[in-house]
Parts: sequence; structure tokens; C-alpha cells
Amino acid sequence: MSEISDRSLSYDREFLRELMVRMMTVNRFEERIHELFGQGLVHGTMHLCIGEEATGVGTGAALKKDDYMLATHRGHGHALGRGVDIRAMMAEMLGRAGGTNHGKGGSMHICDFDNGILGANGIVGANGPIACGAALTIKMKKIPDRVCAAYLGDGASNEGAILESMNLAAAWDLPVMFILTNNTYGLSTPIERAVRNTDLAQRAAAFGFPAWECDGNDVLAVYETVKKARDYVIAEKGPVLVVEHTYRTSGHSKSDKNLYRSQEEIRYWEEQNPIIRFRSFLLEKGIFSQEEIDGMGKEADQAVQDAVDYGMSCPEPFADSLERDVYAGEYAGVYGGGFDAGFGTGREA
Ligand SMILES: Cc1ncc(C[n+]2csc(CCOP(=O)(O)OP(=O)(O)O)c2C)c(N)n1
Ligand SMILES: [Mg+2]
Repeated sequence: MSEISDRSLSYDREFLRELMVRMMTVNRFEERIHELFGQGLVHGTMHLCIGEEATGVGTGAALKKDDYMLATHRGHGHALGRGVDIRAMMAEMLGRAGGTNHGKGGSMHICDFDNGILGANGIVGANGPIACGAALTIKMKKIPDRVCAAYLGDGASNEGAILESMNLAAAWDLPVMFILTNNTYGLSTPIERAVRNTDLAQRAAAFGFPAWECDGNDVLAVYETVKKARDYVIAEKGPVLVVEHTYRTSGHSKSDKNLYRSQEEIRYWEEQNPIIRFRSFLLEKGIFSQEEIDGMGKEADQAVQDAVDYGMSCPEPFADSLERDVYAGEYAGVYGGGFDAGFGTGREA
């Protein structure tokens, strides 16, 4: 296990700006869909990542364009941090045909194959086996300079599927990055009640690969750590664990009344919000003025508003697309003909 707190890297100003705008965009996106849910325009449930904006943005910035990535149920920041089109994401949240999944997936299924985003997943721990499969593809096809980054939570880290995947990835030397966002709660259960050894980075040693930890509310620390860990995967051709320590100040999901934690605890972490901390850093170092940072906030607001306008302008999915995107192409014929055959697609109705 190693720590990185190296700030000597010199950053391009535009890169720092991009990190800030992205974190602000994630934050605004979450606040806006919360409102839209209240208006009955977003259905199902959703898991907001307010407080964890630096994890998705810092990690996403450190990955390369062709890397595979798997997001969790709390995956909006993972996707936006990696550059998924915000308009298509918002349309998906609104259940519209212009969405990333053509309006049929919603919050927990956002994917973007063109950018390596293999999907989010509502099944806690499922990303482990899928990551091993994607990484095995990289290995067997000898694809150079590519990894598969799989997000998981502290709760998921106790799932058998994750532990088995860690073992498999190590035994088969698979280029998997297990990105563990430790927000210290699995739903309402605090980590101390879930495990005796709360030092989750130690998990990696048990399987024979290294782990890096970072302050998950410091976007530069996240970026540097993931970048180093990624370099290791490429050089050593084996898995790594990255533990990003963070906290969600939003509730677990839409039905959370926060009865399992105190208001003081939430307030403490609200003050540790990664956007607030990065703003202080940028101001203190004289990299941007307050006015410039306010401008970044406006840019994020505008991107979210454009996304809502776009989403609202898209139609709802057409009935005859019901079976599209549900089965892999080669199986479409087996399960009733699919769109072109016109069987069971709703066209008859
Ligand atoms: C296999 C499985 N078990 C239980 C659930 C219900 N569930 C959804 S999110 C969640 C908590 C996950 O905690 P963690 O992995 O720490 O992620 P976080 O929600 O904190 O981001 C649970 C238990 C589920 N979706 N899938
Ligand atoms: Mg958690």
C-alpha cells in the first residue's frame, strides 16, 4: 500500500478548469434531476453522488479514452466524469428516445460503448466479474495500453463476487482497476458494523496485488493516484485496487430519511465538499479569480439547462422499439424476431 500526496506535478491551467467545470456539472446535474424527480418527470429511483464529485471526475480524467469503465448504481458522476454526453444522459433520466439507452434504461443503466462505458449496474458487486471479462478480452486480443476500471462501493467490497473477481484478476494477470469509493456506508450500515478490518486497501495484499489510497474529496489527489495506479497496470499487466475515501452528503437514494446518521456528520462533510475545497485551492494558488470560478459555475448551469431542454424535446420511446437493445444482436432472432421481423414488437397493436 502506498500513499501519494505529490503536488509537484505542474498542471495545465485549462486542465484544472476542466476538472472544476466537470465537478460543478456533476453537482448541478444531480440537483436538477432531484428536482425533476419531485416533479414526476424522472421515474424509478436514483442514487445521487453529491459530495463524491471528485471521485468520478478525477478518476475519469486519469483514464484514457479507450479504457473500459463500469459504473455503479451511484454512477452519474462516473459517467459524466468520463465524458458521456450530458444531453443524452439527461434524456435517459427523463425516459426519452434520445437517451443513452434510448429511454429504456434510466439512471442505473447509463452506457456509452463508443467511449468504453460498458454500463452502470444496479446489482451491487456485479462489476467485478464483468470487469474480469472485459479485461480478459483486452488480454486475449493483446490490445495495448488499455485497462478496465470497475467502480465499487465499500459495501460491494464485501460481496463474494468482488472478492472472487479480485482473486481471478490476480491469478490471470488481468488489467483490472478496482476503483473503490469508500463513502463509509452501505445503504444505512456504517462500515464499522459491516467489517472488523475497515482498512479496505489491505484487501489487495490478500490477493497479491498493490493498492493505492487517496483523499477522494481532493480531485487532484484522485487524478494523480488513479494515473499512477493505471501506469502500474499497464507495466505489470495485473490488477490494482484504488481506495478513494469520500462521503455522500446526499441520501442513499430517493427514499432515504437519513435516520442512521447525524446532521452534524452530514454538515461536517458538506464543508469538505470537493468543489469547495478545489475552489479554495485554485483561489489560494492564484490560478483563477472568483469571477472566473463563478463563470465556470454558469457554464455548468448552462450545460445542465441545455441537457434538460434537449431531453424534454425528445419523444418517449416508440412502442415498436420495445425489444430493441434488450437482446444482443445474434439472439434477437431467437427471441421472437426483433424489430425488423415485426413480431411481438408492438407494431401489431
Ligand atoms: C446484490 C445486491 N444486494 C443488495 C442490493 C441493494 N443495495 C443497493 S445499493 C446498496 C448499498 C451499496 O453500498 P456501497 O457498495 O457501499 O455503495 P454506495 O451506495 O455507498 O455508493 C445495497 C445494499 C443490490 N442492489 N444488489
Ligand atoms: Mg458505500
